[in-house]
Amino acid sequence: MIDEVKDGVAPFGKPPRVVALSGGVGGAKLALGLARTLPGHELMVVANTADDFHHLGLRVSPDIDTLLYTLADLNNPDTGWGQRNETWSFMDALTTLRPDSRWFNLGDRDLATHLVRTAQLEQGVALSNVTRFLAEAFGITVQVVPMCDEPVATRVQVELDGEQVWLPFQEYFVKWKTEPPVARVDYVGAEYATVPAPVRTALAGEHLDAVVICPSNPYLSIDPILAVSGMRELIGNARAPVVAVSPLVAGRAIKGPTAKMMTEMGLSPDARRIAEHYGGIIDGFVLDNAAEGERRDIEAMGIKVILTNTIMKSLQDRIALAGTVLRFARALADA
Ligand code: FO1
Repeated sequence: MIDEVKDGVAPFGKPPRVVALSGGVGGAKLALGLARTLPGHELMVVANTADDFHHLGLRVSPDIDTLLYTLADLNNPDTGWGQRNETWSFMDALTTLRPDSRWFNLGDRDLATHLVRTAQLEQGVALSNVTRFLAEAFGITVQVVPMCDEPVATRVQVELDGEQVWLPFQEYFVKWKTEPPVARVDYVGAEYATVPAPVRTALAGEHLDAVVICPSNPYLSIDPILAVSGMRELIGNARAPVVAVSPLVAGRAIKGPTAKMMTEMGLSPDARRIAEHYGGIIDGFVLDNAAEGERRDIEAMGIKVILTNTIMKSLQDRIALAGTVLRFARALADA
């Protein structure tokens, strides 16, 4: 039985039992559930970094920060990014100097994270080591690792004024509020990126129990991680079962543009399509109870399916879903 571990503190260094791939808010919610279910060092969360961008000379890593803040219980539950109890003196002062930079808000507390990360990167520290420094500074025992140390940037091909244009991710997501219809997504630089050593070691680990694909946007959060050269092979060769949690509930995303962009890309926004999208690398798929009707089609793809509540409103929901996912992985391993 996987006991709920309250503030599991354990020495770093031992390879994790569970490796989770995460991006955005949905991923961070399940990562928190997993972190409350396992001793910290037994969980590694691989974060999408293709949302990263330079803003006012600062390196902003949104999906890493959403994970760090969520795991440290500092996250802003309303926005899904940045810290709670935030103040905005910096933005007030900035807007006087640079009114054009109002579109991307950096809170005073959040600003400290970006400044420290930028300073360390400029000193030549690799992103995975900066992230480890920040995790330890926030008292996080979970191993939070970026998908790679090299720059990879998601860009989205959208239709704007009748033209097909490529938008950098943050412009699509924040400036255009994900309104323009999406035709394609790609991840510039992924083929030159390499899997960080701790992730390679973890996925090759002897006692790996599960690889978990969190309920993040497959196209904007998970695919960039899978696009890092060698990542798919490492996951495919891992001894542990790979379990994905559907980010859709009854054809809708809980938060974010998953269903909308699937429709725009000509894909029906249902769990079947997502299972197909992950087909080949997943052994198990966790569906929301509302998707009962899709179960048979997904099992016909050779993927095992379980149904549960995947809507994570409370901490208990996060912990319950994490426990269900890990028990499902164990059942797949014993099968
Ligand atoms: N998203 C917004 O919609 N508006 C913002 O002003 C904004 C600021 C921001 C600052 C730091 C950070 O880490 C994330 C921020 N985000 C903001 C979210 C960001 O667009 C992320 O890429 C999303 O969370 C998707 O992963």
